[in-house]
Amino acid sequence: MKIFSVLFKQITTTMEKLSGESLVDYIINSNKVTIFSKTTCPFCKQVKSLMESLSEPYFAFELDQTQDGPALQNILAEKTQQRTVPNVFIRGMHVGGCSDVLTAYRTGALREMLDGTYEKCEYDLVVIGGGSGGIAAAKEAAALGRKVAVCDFVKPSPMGTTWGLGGTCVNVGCIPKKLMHRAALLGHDIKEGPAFGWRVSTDITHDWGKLVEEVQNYIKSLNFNYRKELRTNKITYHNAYAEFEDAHRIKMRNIKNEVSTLTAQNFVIAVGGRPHYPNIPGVKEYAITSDDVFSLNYNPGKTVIVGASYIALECAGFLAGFGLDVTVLVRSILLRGFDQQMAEMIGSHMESQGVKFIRGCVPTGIEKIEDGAPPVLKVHAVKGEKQESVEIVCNTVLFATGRNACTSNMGLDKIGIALNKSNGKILVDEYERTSVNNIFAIGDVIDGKPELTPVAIQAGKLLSKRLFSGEMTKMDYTFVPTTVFTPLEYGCVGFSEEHAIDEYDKENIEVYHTHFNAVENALSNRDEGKPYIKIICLKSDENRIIGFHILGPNAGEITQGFGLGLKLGAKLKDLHNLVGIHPTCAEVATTLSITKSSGKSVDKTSC
Ligand code: FAD
Ligand code: NA7
Repeated sequence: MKIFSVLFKQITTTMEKLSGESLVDYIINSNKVTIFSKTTCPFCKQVKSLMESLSEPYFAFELDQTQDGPALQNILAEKTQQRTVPNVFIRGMHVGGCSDVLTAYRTGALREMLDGTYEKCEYDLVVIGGGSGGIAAAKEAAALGRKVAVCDFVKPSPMGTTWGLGGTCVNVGCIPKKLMHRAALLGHDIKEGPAFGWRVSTDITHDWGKLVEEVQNYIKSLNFNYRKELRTNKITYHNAYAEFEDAHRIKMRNIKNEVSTLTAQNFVIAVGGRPHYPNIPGVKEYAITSDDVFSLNYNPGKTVIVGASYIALECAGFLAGFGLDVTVLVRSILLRGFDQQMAEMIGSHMESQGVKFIRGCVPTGIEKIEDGAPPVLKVHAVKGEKQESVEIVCNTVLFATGRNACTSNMGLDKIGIALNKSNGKILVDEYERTSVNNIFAIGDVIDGKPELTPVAIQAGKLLSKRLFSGEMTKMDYTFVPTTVFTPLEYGCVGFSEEHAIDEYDKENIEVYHTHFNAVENALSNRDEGKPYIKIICLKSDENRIIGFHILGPNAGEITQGFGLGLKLGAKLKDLHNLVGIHPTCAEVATTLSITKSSGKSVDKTSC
């Protein structure tokens, strides 16, 4: 105890001359173990007890015993991204809070830190997952001068499909999906050529093989560009599967089963998700998912799609657009989570385009009737309350029954990363920090946030900025615009009508709406469905717009701009003050005057 008090005296004498960041740095660097603490904090006591049980002297700086405490706590928050106490440093290295210290103790890393044998981390940041979010985080960190590595590995789908760097969006998501959507729309447009004076052969056919070849070539060019970008930014790339050994070390296994390790001060987990396969006979043997469809080396032929969310409906839309016979098995509702009036309008339009929907229907098994490319399959299903038996003979069964976060088999339990037990997603705080202090998570793998590429990218960029530049902007997950690329596109931002009523009560909501005509379809006989727009306003806040929904051509392009309006708190009067662009579909938003509650007709017969 005598030694401690001499030490303490020396430190406090110097400390008196220092303040702010230099004081914090001095404390951290002049003690083997520093605990920034508060005398009343039970977690601080736990860490102190652990150090005492290990006979390790420590220096506890009690932030609630000095008037500079709050200011020092702010400095610590900026330095470590951690505001809470205890905030523990060993040999100048930030360890984290109580749970981090306990995890390090459990894995043996704490002993190595105390003994000085803990190897200095090779990287400032290692990103696990080279998809939308991971690559964005890595590039931002590298641009801020940090030493960064990315580790990405694609496990083959049960059908054996695999792909290159760039993650879901580039390889088996947004990009091939949008190209196939475009291909389907183009087919419709070509057929409309004669109405616009084009002499077009009446014998128009679609070549699936050619489309897949072109789409895959484009994807390969994107894979190549990603690799090049990592190289240019001096980011080390490992094509290997990562698993945590401890909070600062991962084990990587490559395709040849070779194992190596990496250490990092910080990790970002951006491993995304993969399609969910219900546990029914024949699914993994005979069915495909969105992981396979964009590279399928034969025309899928007559297709049954299981699931009714956006991936299911988008795939149904483009396959039907190529002239294929498509049936969707809908367990309950269309587009769960989206506005249900809009969802039903999409369903009706797709039905008018030839897509069949079987409602209240779930598959019970798949069997193969005949080999081939495509094969002949039989789907067994049950329908309705009476569980009526349904059998469909088809060539392809595509499951779009949700996606599972890739959180198993990567050592997360070993290092104590907390998951939502019901869906396996990672729990993070408002700074995307997991329950382990130096480990962050972004993108599809985190719990309760929109699963969209721009969300993952934005979160990744902001996270690296917070970690390495001192800029503290947090990711704002509100009013995220999105679009469902069904044959008639559906763009939305903000609340659905049901959700708005739940949140604010029916009396407080006013819905303005109308059908409209797209002038580009005026000369053709094509049944364009009924483009429709509605905005949801909050009466108690001067009709602030809290929901924007549009079903029509190019809905994605339209919704992006209106998303900014909602984010900035636009009100109905602002829309009315906005001058439209004529002749467009978007201009209809500036003239909305009919409320749903009035019950007036919103059918339009001319522009
Ligand atoms: P991902 O892009 O999934 O990347 C994760 C990467 O980590 C993958 O390469 C994975 O193989 C790898 N990985 C996993 N585990 C490990 C491990 N242990 N070690 C190393 N690597 C690992 N979003 C939109 O915004 N617009 C759209 O139009 C759209 N359409 C979509 C269509 C489909 C069919 C699908 C499936 C998704 C679509 N999305 C769309 C969603 C979008 O693709 C995702 O939100 C986005 O890709 C998520 O990015 P991420 O960085 O979280 O993960
Ligand atoms: P979602 O949005 O999770 O939807 C899954 C759909 O599949 C939904 O319609 C479900 O019906 C249906 N489903 C789920 N399990 C079954 C079984 N066993 N049988 C029949 N139907 C089933 O999944 P997506 O694949 O479209 O997209 C996943 C995410 O990836 C999405 O959030 C995107 O942002 C990215 P339900 O409505 O539950 O009755």
